[in-house]
Amino acid sequence: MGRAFAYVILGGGVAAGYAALEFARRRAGASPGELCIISDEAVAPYERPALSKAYLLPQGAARLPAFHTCAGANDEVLTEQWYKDHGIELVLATRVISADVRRKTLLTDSGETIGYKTLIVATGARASELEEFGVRGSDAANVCYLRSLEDADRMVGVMRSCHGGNAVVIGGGYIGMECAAALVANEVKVTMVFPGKHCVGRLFTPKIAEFYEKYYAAKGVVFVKGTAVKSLEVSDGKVAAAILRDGRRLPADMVVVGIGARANTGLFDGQLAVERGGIKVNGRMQTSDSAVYAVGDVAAFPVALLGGAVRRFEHVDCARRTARRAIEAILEPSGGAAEEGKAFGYLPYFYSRVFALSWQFYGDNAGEAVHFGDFSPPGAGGKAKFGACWVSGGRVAGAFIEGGSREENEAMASAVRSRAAIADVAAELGSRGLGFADEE
Ligand code: FAD
Ligand code: NAD
Ligand code: ISD
Repeated sequence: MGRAFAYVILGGGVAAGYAALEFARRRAGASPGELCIISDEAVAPYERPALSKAYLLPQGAARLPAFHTCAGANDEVLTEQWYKDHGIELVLATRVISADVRRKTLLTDSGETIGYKTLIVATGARASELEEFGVRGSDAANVCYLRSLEDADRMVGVMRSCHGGNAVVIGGGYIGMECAAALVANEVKVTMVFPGKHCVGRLFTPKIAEFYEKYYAAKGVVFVKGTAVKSLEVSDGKVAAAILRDGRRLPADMVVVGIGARANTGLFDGQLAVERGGIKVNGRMQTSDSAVYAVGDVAAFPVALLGGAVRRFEHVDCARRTARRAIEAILEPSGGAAEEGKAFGYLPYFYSRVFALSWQFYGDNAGEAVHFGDFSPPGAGGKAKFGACWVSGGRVAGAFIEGGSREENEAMASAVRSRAAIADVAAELGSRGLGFADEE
């Protein structure tokens, strides 16, 4: 047996950083042997969203330490020194290869067994690979995935070597849209390929998607929808073209793959209950083993706003809040918010920023979507402002807003939180000059 800690955070991403901050705040730091973070990444936790945005800028790109957690919540930036100063051990560049929940031990790839009294699983998710869809070529020198800092560095190198060339972006979700915008900014021509009818199919309505697709098209992005890549033509270790199911051949100097993510649950197969592709937890983020908690992308938890329905979110706000929730539940077991089994009072919140655009979404995109605002392309220097409310039983279940001011975003969040009547939201939007759009 190697070292043993009272608390171990397994994974060194967004949730780990926010859990460490919450722990340090509640305990004024940790004593030796109390808390460690084990991460297979070589650096302290950082704000992963920066990788597809500021990290890829052609000029003035963000680099560490500027976006270590918890920069994204306007908190202090937790550098390696911060962990030292707070007595939290960082075990970096170390992969946990097996976990034994009964014995409360983790085995690392360096051969060390690390014991815990309480484990917080924060292993996040990994990018789905083309090979899972029967397409070979992920190992080609110019094929890029984007999940880690290492991936982002690789992508920057490949992108710089393709200036003026062609990129094929496979997938029309969050990664596809954010990377396409970054590629355009770096003067690489983009063709996006995905099987769906429109981009960001998990969230956008066809009308919302149409706005973004037109905006991207005006920047030169070509959309190839309703088909998928059948194979990659590889020569001398590099992809030269993507061959589509419909027979088309897209020449490529580089390929970016963003075809979804899978939660990293494998270490706990057969040991912890699972749901929705993640580790099932209660409202305290506690798994089916009372000494193990799970947070962030890997955790599926009951959401009070959704009547206690179990959901798993792959978004940064959720990682931040579930991490804090778990620490609160662990350190204050009888605390008000940490009632056993109770659903978590979390308001789902996602956002993205691409080009000069910026959207926010709150709640659940269930029910009938009613659109508001002006969906026409903004003129030069102008700002788009539009959105949608998802309505069920006359009440707002979810809201999306592009270009909202802080006050408008907060108004939408509060309408969803209180499940406001759509008539009241219509009046509120009307007072801000945002009328409902005519639905076809
Ligand atoms: P992660 O941040 O992925 O951290 C998991 C950590 O666990 C990693 O350090 C990983 O290496 C480590 N790990 C996994 N398995 C092991 C193991 N066996 N041993 C040791 N370590 C292990 N969300 C938004 O809401 N808005 C955005 O704009 C946005 N942009 C994004 C951009 C990119 C490029 C990506 C990839 C994601 C983005 N997200 C965004 C999603 C958001 O980053 C995630 O929801 C968030 O990072 C989840 O935090 P997490 O701690 O659960 O997982
Ligand atoms: P996603 O699920 O958002 O999108 C996957 C896309 O790939 C969809 O368009 C889907 O139709 C397409 N697809 C699926 N199979 C395909 C195939 N065989 N060929 C071509 N296209 C295929 O996932 P993502 O964009 O890869 O994002 C990965 C993770 O990163 C997710 O967890 C996401 O939430 C997170 N992320 C979030 C943000 C944000 O919230 N702003 C930004 C970047 C990444
Ligand atoms: O681009 C981003 C983003 O979305 C974050 O959460 O950077 C981070 C933080 O804002 C880092 O400062």
